Amino acid sequence: MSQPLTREQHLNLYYYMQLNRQLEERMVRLFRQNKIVGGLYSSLGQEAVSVGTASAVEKRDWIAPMIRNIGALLVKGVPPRDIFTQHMAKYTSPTKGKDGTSHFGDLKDLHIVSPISMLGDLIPVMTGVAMAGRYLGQNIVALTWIGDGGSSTGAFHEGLGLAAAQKAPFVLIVENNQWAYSTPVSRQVPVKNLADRAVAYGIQSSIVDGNDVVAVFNNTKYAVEECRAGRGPRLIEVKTMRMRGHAQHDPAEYVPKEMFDFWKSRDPIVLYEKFLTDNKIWDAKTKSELDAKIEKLLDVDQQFAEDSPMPPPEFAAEGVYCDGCHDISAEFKRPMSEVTPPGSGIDITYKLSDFPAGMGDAASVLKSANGGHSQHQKPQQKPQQHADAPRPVLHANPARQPNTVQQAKPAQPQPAPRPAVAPVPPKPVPPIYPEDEFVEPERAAEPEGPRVPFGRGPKDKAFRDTAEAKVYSRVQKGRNSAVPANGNSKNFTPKSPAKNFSKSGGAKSFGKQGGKSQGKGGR
Ligand SMILES: Cc1ncc(C[n+]2csc(CCOP(=O)(O)OP(=O)(O)O)c2C)c(N)n1
Repeated sequence: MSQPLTREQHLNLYYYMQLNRQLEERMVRLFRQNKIVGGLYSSLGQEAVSVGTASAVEKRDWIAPMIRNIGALLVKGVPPRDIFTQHMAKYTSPTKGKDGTSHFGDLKDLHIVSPISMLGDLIPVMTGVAMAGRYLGQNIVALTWIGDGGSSTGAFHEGLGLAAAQKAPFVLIVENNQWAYSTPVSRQVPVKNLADRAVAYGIQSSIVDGNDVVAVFNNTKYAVEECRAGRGPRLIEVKTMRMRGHAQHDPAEYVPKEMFDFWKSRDPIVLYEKFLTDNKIWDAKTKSELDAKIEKLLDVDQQFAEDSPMPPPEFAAEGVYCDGCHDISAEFKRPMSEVTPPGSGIDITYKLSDFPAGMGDAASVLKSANGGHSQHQKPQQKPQQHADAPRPVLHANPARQPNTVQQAKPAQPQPAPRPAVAPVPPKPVPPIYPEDEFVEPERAAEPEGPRVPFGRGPKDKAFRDTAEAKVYSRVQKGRNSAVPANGNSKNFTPKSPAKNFSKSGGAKSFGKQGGKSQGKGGR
């Protein structure tokens, strides 16, 4: 059961959500003044997710934010000035101006792993962080976020599978904000709830209203505690809405207006202000004090960023590779002797209980063979295992058990063979989308004749000398008036259909000359 939040915790949730929003609003203005160097992504409407989740981890825990988790950076202790300077690529930024968005972390103090742009890759990375923490005896939890779109990457599944198999103390927040760029969730995931995916990994999951910061906090807190107690990992799906386009360049015209209207009426900060007022946790004075504190901090930090210099040109070549600037050493919080031989030795003899799935009644077979005890219940009777000694092979099907085991089994009446049943065909699954929603794009006719292998062309001597090239040359002669009558296989126009590797025909030309040499004929 989660503890009720203190007044201070409640006010902190408001403070960081509002700081998150006001900071991003300022960055939108800076972007429009051309002062932001890289892309600018918005977490408008998702502040409760970043702030609620990050508030639930401790200082020792590790987070890895994504593009819409600036709120989490703030909660973890990153000052707004770092976020301003970073987006403005100033020399005073954490990356000294080498990055224009939020690719920075703090491995030393704040325990923040930098975002990785390849969606999903933070999941195996943070699983590794969680496992390393356990190995070192740090009792930490690792947490990261992934969007609905990112939850369809291979890295998501590989990483989560590893975390589950290793029981890593790892919390994954699946931030379902309804859109992955312009793709709605229903068009890329055939399940109603993204949390359902956890079942496939045998891990626990939950679904939370992502616009209710207290619910997000409580849910994450519980997941973090479960992980710390060794019962992780856990997946939390937070349902929310991306209230702007993918980034500043995207007006999000593909989002139905009613959808924006619906979620606007569920703005997480407005909802939380009402909650604080209704529950008498604050009054108008407290709110205006917090708002003034936020404004003052942002004024100072924005000014600092605007006044900061850009990096000197010669710095471009510095700091690209680590030249011994990092002192990398593991921080052991448990005796080294526990993780080094002989302390680290484990018994690698597998027991029946290690094979819970698919064993059928092999367990009871073995139990009766051992006089009513399963092998692992009678360790004193277990023979010493030698590397070269044959081990008993267990089969899920008792009929395939080795003779020794079978003979010990009391005779069982054999069940009568089942009458043959005609196989029932699976019911057809209704299409997720009505077929008429899809309009097949018009396709140009496939080019006849053999294709020129990618990367090879008429100028490639090795290709010219092949039989394929000769056939190709004949096909061209007979079909394409752009090929000179002399049939010289050197003469290919950019219109040559064989250069078009895309199925849809003439649109894409992969040839080196591309469209540039249109009309120039063979050169
Ligand atoms: C592996 C990979 N594929 C594609 C991209 C390009 N990309 C960047 S953001 C994005 C959309 C992500 O959508 P979602 O995961 O739902 O997160 P959201 O932007 O909604 O927060 C895509 C396709 C990428 N960065 N990495």
